[in-house]
Amino acid sequence: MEQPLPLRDDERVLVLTGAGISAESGVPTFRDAQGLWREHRFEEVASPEGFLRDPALVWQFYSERRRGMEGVVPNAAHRALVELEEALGDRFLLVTQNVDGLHHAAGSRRVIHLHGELFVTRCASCHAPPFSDRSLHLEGPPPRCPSCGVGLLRPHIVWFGEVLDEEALAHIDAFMQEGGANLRFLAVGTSGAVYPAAALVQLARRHGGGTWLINAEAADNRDAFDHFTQARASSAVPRWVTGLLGRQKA
Ligand code: BV8
Ligand code: ZN
Repeated sequence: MEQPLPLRDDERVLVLTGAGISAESGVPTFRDAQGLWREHRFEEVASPEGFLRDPALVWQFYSERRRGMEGVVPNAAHRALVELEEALGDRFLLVTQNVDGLHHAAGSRRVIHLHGELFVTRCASCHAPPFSDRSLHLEGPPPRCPSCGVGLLRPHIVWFGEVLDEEALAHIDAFMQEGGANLRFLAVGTSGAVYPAAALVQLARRHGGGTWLINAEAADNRDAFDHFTQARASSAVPRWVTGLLGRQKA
């Protein structure tokens, strides 16, 4: 694989991850042959219209995913990004489309959950704050909000057609701006099919510090990257981090 040159002290790194980084931990991806969207129509289970139509089905889908996380642990790719954060501190930002919480479980702290979190729930009607929740609703009626008593609870996930958190987008933008020409961008394990995440590479490119893609196959937005390594995340990400930190390969 193409190794990046070691980082200088004035450089910063933005990493975008997708489902592929968790695949080797045993979490299903979305668009691969065994992916979640082969068995479920995303309009039915991951859109506000789908939730209005059949909230119990949506809860079944997310409950199964919550249950599927039992015993799942981060892999070498998640751990390598922790090592990078520990070396760079505030010069590092991790943006994940994943809702599985594995980056946090590995030890990453500067993480933006662009599409929400699987183990957080909120009310679909009132403004009660989102709360940690590991409960399963595999059958029966969908749960109601304990604060207002009338609204339905829903997973704290950004569905198709919903806007992403403004603060999160502003944070990413500020991190890029401060990096200027010294921003390096890496995308890992993502098909580049979902926006606005898939457009981050275009924004990073304008800064000129270099854009890398590590993925099992060519992503839809592959042409926007300066470098593409076709490989599994668990082997390629640790090597990329080793190159960036200027360390000898083990
Ligand atoms: C919005 C729920 C404003 C979370 C998810 C054109 C331009 C801009 C926007 C749009 C546009 N056309 C349509 C839109 C809107 C839409 C969109 O992007 N649609 C696409 C399909 C065209 N976007 C939105 O609606 C977003 N909001 O734009 O707001 C707005 C609002 C209204 C109207 C207009 C504008 C909201 C998007 C949120 C989507 N939420 N799901 C959940 O349940 O988990 S999307 C879903 O896809 C997941 O969240 C996931 O994170 C995301 C991306 O998927 P990936 O992570 O990339 O996973 P995927 O399976 O696709 O790929 C995995 C890759 O890994 C593969 O390539 C595989 O080869 C690779 N891989 C596998 N194993 C490994 C590996 N690589 C390395 N190592 C391995 N071991
Ligand atoms: Zn409520």
